Amino acid sequence: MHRQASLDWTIPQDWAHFTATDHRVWDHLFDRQTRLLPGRVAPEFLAGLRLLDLGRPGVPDFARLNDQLMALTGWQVVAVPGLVPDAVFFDHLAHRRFPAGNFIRRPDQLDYLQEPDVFHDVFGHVPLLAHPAFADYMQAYGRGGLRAADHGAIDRLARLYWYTVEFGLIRSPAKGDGGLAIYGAGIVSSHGETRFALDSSSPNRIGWQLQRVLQTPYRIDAYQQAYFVIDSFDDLLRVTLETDFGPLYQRLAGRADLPITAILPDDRVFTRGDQHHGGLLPA
Ligand code: HBI
Ligand code: FE
Repeated sequence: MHRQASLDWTIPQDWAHFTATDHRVWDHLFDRQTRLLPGRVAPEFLAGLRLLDLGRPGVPDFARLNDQLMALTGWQVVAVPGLVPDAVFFDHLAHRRFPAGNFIRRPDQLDYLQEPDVFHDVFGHVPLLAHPAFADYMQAYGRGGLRAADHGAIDRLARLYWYTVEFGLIRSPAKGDGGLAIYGAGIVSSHGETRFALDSSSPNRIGWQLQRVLQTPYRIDAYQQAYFVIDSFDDLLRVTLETDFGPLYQRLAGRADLPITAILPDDRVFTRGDQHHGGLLPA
């Protein structure tokens, strides 16, 4: 594969290179997730799917998708061969460009894949980029990443991305106090974790606090054992913009990480008690 096609690692999407099998894989994954998500995912995600017309069959054509996304929030999706270096990734986000892997998993890899493919990147990440507060949060993260590099704190900041953008939960007023919904792309694009994150009695679900999350490591090879719950996308954006990360990194530098499964005295713990969701609601 031609890896570094240009300095920013972008390559043409060349939509025509996707095969009939590729499009069938997209359609299969899309149908499976959109049947499962209503009642489980944040309503802003479903609104994004609709606003961006992602229900059309086949791998989305970025030229068309970008016209709509640009008009809504000024974001663009750019194609990359796979994982790109941290600094390149942050620079794209800081300029409101989301890098999406320009390939799709094989039919025998529907449930698990190590590198982010176009299904994870576009189905998982792009719908919320149509939401103004979340769109601004992603850009703020990119800018923060560029600054974190100067503090040697990329690994710490990456935990914020992991526990929000990839595996975040959000309070769901529609389901009453204590009701939760998923929004993280790693959950939303995974059939198994969509159920696990809300239904399993095994993981902790803890109220999101920025400093708490920066002290919590994560595993990339299993369903999460800790999820963090935001109140709203506005709240996530506000706290992130108001925080001066430099002093925070300095304060945390000498401290040991928390065990992933820790529950601290100050944690707000959400219990499974009053989760209601209608997984069979029509999309
Ligand atoms: N590259 N294509 C791609 N997608 C990612 O999600 C990604 C990446 N490079 C680095 C990265 N993520 C993360 O490790 C950063 O958040 C630190
Ligand atoms: Fe991702």
